[in-house]
Amino acid sequence: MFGAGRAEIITLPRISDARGNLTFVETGPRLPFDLRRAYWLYDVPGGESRGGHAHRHMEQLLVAVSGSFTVVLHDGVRESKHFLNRSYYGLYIPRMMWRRLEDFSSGSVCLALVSTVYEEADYFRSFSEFLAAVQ
Ligand code: T46
Repeated sequence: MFGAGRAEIITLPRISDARGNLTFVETGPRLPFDLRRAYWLYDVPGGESRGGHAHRHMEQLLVAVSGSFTVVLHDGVRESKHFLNRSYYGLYIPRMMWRRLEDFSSGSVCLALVSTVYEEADYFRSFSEFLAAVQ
């Protein structure tokens, strides 16, 4: 059940015909928040990682619209790893979840669909502060 504080991979609609594939997402049963912002990560050099923080309020859906990468999540107790390599899979990340993105393949693009506008005050950029707040 979305919104219960769990991260999960969701399968998005895929409309295929002779011209190729189309995938979409809209707020509703498949996406439990109103979209306020989108950003994307690209041209990530080999061996680099992104993230290394958590959010007080922000929820998001990450999609590998090209290539692949791994998302490592920590909920304050357990770590989980999620490999994204299809543009019809989205990883839903609830609030209060530490994330690190790594192993970007060459040419990969990570699209993030987000519930809040950008606000630096929403970030935990220290893991120990995050752990203290999440427990
Ligand atoms: C997340 C992971 C997956 C903005 O000005 N507006 C924005 O919307 C964003 C996302 C960032 N910025 C600025 C803040 C920093 O000065 O861009 C710079 C780089 O941001 P950051 O170091 O936070 O980038 P990542 O890739 O480590 O993290 C981002 C998101 O910030 C974060 O929410 O979950 O991607």
